[in-house]
Amino acid sequence: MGVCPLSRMALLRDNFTGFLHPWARPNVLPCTPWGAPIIWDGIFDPDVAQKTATQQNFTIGLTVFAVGRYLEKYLARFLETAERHFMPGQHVVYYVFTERPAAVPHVTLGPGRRLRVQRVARERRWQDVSMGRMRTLHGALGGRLGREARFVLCMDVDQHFSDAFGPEVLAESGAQLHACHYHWPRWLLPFERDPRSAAAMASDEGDFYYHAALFGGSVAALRRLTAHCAWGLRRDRARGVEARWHDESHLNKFFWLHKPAKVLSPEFCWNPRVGRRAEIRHPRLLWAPKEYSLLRD
Ligand code: 2GW
Ligand code: MN
Repeated sequence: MGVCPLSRMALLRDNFTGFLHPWARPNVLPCTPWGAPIIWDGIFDPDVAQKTATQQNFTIGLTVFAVGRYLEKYLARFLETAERHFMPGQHVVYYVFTERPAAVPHVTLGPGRRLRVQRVARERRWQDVSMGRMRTLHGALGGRLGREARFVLCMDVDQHFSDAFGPEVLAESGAQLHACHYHWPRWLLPFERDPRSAAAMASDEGDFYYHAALFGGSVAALRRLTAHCAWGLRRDRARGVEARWHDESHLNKFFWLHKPAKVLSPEFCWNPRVGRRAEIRHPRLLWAPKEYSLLRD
């Protein structure tokens, strides 16, 4: 994938993407084969997106689930760092989904920022906690969240913001390149291969492997995404199969069928344990270390 003839058109149509210096990053792919920008630091001007968002004066939703031990372990730092770095100067509404609303930490919010807590049932298996998010999000997007937000970002809680994370990520639909897989050839990507699963992809399918720790878009686009994934998860359960990476497998199938309008470089959801990489200049959100023995027993 070298030149990208559609990129300029796509970029001109996208009010959130200030095309700064495509030549500033010669070693990264600045757009997808279908013409969607891939947001790498230094190629796009975040001030353009900031101005557009400020003019349009909309609310940006950020959803996060914190169930069981993940609440005490991750939620406070996620929210505190979001207050510092997530969409500064914009209207923001956080939606925290938990089975224990009273245990949600008090975080001082800046002007124009609100936090809403919604109770969810606690699933017994951790895979069901993760997969149940799609159905719950679908409901929330059809309710108050969908009415009050123009764009919504849906994130894992086991991460924290480390630098400015602004409206340059917004788009009709946006997907995150997975920090561990972005440089691999297609045949090595961990898509679901079992043809009985609704998430199954053939060996010649798949553009990129996307990370379910961060996806977003307009309310209407996310309604379609969550409906598709919740349907696939339900059908798999009825057939007695479970996709390799759970909801993430279904998300990858959705984005293969319905290409994202914007793709975020791994700088937007970086795993510090990958180590130093020349192309990763400016990580904005960092994964927390995994403590599987503590959390997955
Ligand atoms: C999940 C796994 C094992 C033990 C606990 C949990 C758990 C997850 C939990 O006890 N409570 C909870 O609120 N969660 C929520 O589900 C939380 O928001 C968390 O960030 C999210 C996904 O679980 P996580 O972060 O442990 O999974 P990862 O980081 O391995 O995530 C990728 O793969 C998942 C599917 O296996 C999801 O697709 C996720 O979006 C991916 O990032
Ligand atoms: Mn996670």
